[in-house]
Amino acid sequence: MTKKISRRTFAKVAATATIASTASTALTPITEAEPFMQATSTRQFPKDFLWGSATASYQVEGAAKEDGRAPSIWDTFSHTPGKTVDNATGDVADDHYHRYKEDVQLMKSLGVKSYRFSIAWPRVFPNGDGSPNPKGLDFYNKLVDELLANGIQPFATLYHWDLPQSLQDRVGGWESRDTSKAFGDYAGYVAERLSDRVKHFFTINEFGAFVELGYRIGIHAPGLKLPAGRFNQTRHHAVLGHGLAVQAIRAKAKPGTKVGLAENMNIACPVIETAEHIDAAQKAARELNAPYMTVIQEGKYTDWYLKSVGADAPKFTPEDLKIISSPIDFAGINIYTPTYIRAISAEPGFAVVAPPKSYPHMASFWLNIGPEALYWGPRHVAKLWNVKEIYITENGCSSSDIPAPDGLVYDTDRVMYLRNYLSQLQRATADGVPVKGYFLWSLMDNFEWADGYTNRFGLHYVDYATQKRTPKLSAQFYKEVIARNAVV
Ligand code: PNW
Repeated sequence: MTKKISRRTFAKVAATATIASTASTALTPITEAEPFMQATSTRQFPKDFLWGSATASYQVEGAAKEDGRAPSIWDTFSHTPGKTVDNATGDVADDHYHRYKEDVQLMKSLGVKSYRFSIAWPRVFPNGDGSPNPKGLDFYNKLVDELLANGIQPFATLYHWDLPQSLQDRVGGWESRDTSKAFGDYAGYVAERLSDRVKHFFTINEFGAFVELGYRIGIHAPGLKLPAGRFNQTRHHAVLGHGLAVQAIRAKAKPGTKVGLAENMNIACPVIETAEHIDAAQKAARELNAPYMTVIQEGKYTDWYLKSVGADAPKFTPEDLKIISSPIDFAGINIYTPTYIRAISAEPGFAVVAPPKSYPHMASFWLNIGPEALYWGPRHVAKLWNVKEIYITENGCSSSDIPAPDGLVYDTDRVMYLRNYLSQLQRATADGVPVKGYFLWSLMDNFEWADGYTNRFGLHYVDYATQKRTPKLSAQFYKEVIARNAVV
């Protein structure tokens, strides 16, 4: 029998809640006391699920001119007036280069088991190719040692958008195969030196963002708006760079080193979960990711992609396709937002349903909320390409994050977002989708590219005037999730 709450009880409960919400000044831990909390056992993640958090070099490190680092295309772009909100740059960012020990302690207190960071190519090879900087890997060696000493597994990304400016100037950056080749050499150099301690490498972060936003739309570095033919060639050089890096890592790294990528795939979600829309969404997942994930997995561009780009198709050799599809050990997917798909009878069998004007989003205008993206994304990857090891390499959201008078940030919207997304991730693992880990973006607020410091994605609030880090409500939430290995 279900208990009915009387009107009086309801009023009493509501009043208590009001008092509690106005009176509470500190974050109180969630307790196990209530018997109904036991029901969460059905929302458990698999044993050994790898909880983590993520950042990227240019967004957190600062120390832009230290120890022989040369400028990247993001230094140039952010120092060009009008390119970022408030003309913000990553010169100092979170000063993580000097505060990494403190930041590892933040991770430890969250309880994360792994940390995904990126290596700044222009620290290691200031010109992108040629002679390495003798001090280039010092910082990463220290960071990796600090992580391991604290029981946290390092996952390193080799390219999170900070291309050495010299390569952009001399060869046109990713417009040229020379950059793909230089990237492979740099990847091999790093893997040879770090793979005694780093067991997982991601080649490239988000082809679907840096190539599109940087070379087609021009709102990210290097700020180009290339015509279609040159642009599709740039896409090709990026995946070629990935393949060359995979081969170089295999050749130079210690045995047992794993390599993959971190791609912000277009996440095709069925508008309604019926067989026909699910089937359409699966087709869409393959076609909408054709220039990146699909060619990497299948070693060919899809017919539909080649047909749709026509005379602007990239020029490539069969050898290129072999390199691009060099076998990888795992797939990383960055998932923020869904693309809704419906079935149609005409070719190609699916249509994208554009979000209505009222569609809810987080603080970033592009961040539409769709928790089921965290279900369908990994499921498509597992089904389409039989991938056996999947990581969610980024997921998280921006919030206005204004500290309350007590100094704390009650980011209930982020907690709502994470709770709903993680429920769908748990659904995926319960259905047998082989998701092995999850890296929450981000450990702390940081330089959010063209948005400068205005959109905050962190679990920790960063006061940029003092560099003080303060855990938000969402940090407490995530800590509980990790501790229980379940959605809370
Ligand atoms: C990713 N979009 O970027 C990046 O990997 C991170 O560096 C970044 O901070 C994070 O997501 C949050 O933005 C994206 O416009 C940037 O769709 C833009 C888009 C998506 C992802």
